[in-house]
This record gives sequence, C-alpha cells and structure tokens, in this order.
Amino acid sequence: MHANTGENDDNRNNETIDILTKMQKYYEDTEDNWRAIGYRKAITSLKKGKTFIATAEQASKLPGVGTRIAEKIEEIVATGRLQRLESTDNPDDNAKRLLTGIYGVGPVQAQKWVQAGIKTLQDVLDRGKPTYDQKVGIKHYDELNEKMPRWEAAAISRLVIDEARAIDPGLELHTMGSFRRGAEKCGDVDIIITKPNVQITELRGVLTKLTKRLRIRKVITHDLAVAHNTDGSKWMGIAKRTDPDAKHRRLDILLVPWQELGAALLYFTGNDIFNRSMRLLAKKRGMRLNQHGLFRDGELVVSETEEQIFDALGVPFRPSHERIP
Ligand code: DCP
Ligand code: MG
Ligand code: MN
Repeated sequence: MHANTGENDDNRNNETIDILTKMQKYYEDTEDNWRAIGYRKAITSLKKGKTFIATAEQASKLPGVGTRIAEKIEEIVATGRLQRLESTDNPDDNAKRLLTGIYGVGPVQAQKWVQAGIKTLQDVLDRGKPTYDQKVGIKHYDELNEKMPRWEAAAISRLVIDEARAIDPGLELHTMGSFRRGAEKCGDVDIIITKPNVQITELRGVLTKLTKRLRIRKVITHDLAVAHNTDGSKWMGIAKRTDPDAKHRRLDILLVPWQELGAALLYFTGNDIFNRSMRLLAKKRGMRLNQHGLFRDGELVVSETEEQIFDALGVPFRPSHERIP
C-alpha cells in the first residue's frame, strides 16, 4: 500500500483509490453488482478529482459518492486501512466468493450453502443439490471464470456466424458486448441475429436450426436453463472452438427484430454503466430507453439505428469503442 508521497502521485487520492478498488473487486467476485457499481462510480469520481479528499463530508460532495462510501473514505484516510476490506479475508467470505463463481449461483444461494457448512465445490456436488447449470458451472469452473482473449471470442463468433450464414445467407449477425467495445478480454460471446423484413417468429426457427447444427459440430457443448424458459428469442449456453484443447466459454445468442436493430445494438454493446447513463438521459428528456427503442408516452420515437437514438437524445454519437463511462 503506497502513501500519497509514493510513485505515480498525480492523484492525491491514490491510497484511497487502491483500497476502494479492492472492495470493488471483492463485490464483483461475490456478484454483489450494486455495491460493485457503487464503488466503481466513487473510484471514477476520485480519479477525476485533483483535491485530496479526507473527510466523509468532502467525499459525499463528489458526484457518485454516497454516504456509506464517503464514510469509508474517511476511515481509509484516518486509519490507513478499511476494516470491511480486512473482514473479507475470513474463511466464510472466501467460501462465498468461491461459490458465487459457479455459473448460476448468486449471493443468496452461496450464503445459504456457506451457512449450511457447504464451502467447497465438492461439498456442493455432494450435499448442495446443485441444478444442472450449477453442475456444468462446477465442471468447467476455471474455464468459465476466466476471461477469454479477444482472438478466441472472434474465433467462436466466426463459427457461429458461418454456420448461421450456411442456413440463410441473408441473416445479419453482430458480435456485441465487450467484444464490440473493443475489449482485449471478453467474459463471454454475445451475438445478435436479425434479418431485414423478417418477423421474429421466422428467426426462432433459424435459432433452433443453428444451435442444433452447432451441437452436432461440438461447438455448442451445453444448453443452459434460460434457453428453456424464454419465448425462444434467446439462447444461453456454452461453446468452444473445434480444436482438441479448446476451452469452454459462455455464449449468448439473441434474436432481434429488424426495426429494433439500433436499440438492440446500443443496449447489447453496453457497458452496463454506459447504458444506465443513457437511460437516465432519456428520462431527463421525458423519454424511456430500452433494448427495443426510445419511447415517449409509450409511443416509439426511434429504434432503427444507433445514430437516430443519439440524435433524438440530443447528444453526439459515441462510437462503440468509447462506450465506457
Ligand atoms: N447489459 C446491461 N445490463 C445488464 C446486463 C447486460 O445493460 N444487467 C448489456 C450491456 C452489456 C451487454 O448487455 O454490455 C452484454 O452483457 P454481458 O453481461 O455479456 O457484458 P459484457 O459483454 O459487457 O462484458 P463481458 O466481457 O463480461 O461479457
Ligand atoms: Mg459479454
Ligand atoms: Mn453476455
């Protein structure tokens, strides 16, 4: 832990930022997304500021810093440490972190298991009554928890896109999420499928055919639960490249109506925080933004292109690579 006199001292809040980043990481690991986002915002705010923030009162005046984090900032500056962070080091918290790393396990389930003395992956298999998804999550725990390099996301996308085009060359496919933002590492592969002047009902047939063909080619290795309980416009599962040492990775495929492509591109590019700020902006303008379009009083304003949506919101277009707040 370096003091404010240390290296890279262009920001006087470096020590605070260090500790807050560890808290953010902890909440990300335990899938406590709201808290993780709270810390992310506070860190962004501190990074922008030039003045040294020492008290909770000063901290709470920064945009994006609530009272609870403000108090933690004061504790860090006053004591050089944060008790809450140190308490994340206890064995139960580590178990909780391990268990929330299983695909399909949230903080509530993990907590229940830990309380029942179920603390390892083997414990879950033996006594935790895991769902199918959770069993798959345990079997491929490391591969699914590791972000894949961009080239691997590109390779999996390629397999899906080529197979789809073999079914119907008129399909339009886009690889979304972190990949479209240009990230060097991707948590999963997100693909949307659409086609001009074609109804979603027709695309459902395409999705069924596509996943079947990918299963036969052993690109798709597992179907996960959500695949079975939606209206058939979304598929979630696990896929890998075809070479023998390829790793299992999460794949999401979504069907999008052609008229909604702009709104879908915007939504599924993210990131989640950028999306939140766009929705807030829409709200300020008396409108509502979601993955289907921009609406006013329930009436569609625009949805066909991303440019139209930025326009209607009165802000300059932001290329996908820059959509990280
Ligand atoms: N999304 C969102 N809010 C959520 C979940 C998703 O706005 N709660 C949007 C923004 C995301 C996109 O969907 O960028 C894809 O979701 P992912 O969970 O796949 O996230 P990313 O692709 O951004 O990151 P990762 O590399 O971890 O997959
Ligand atoms: Mg993704
Ligand atoms: Mn995804």
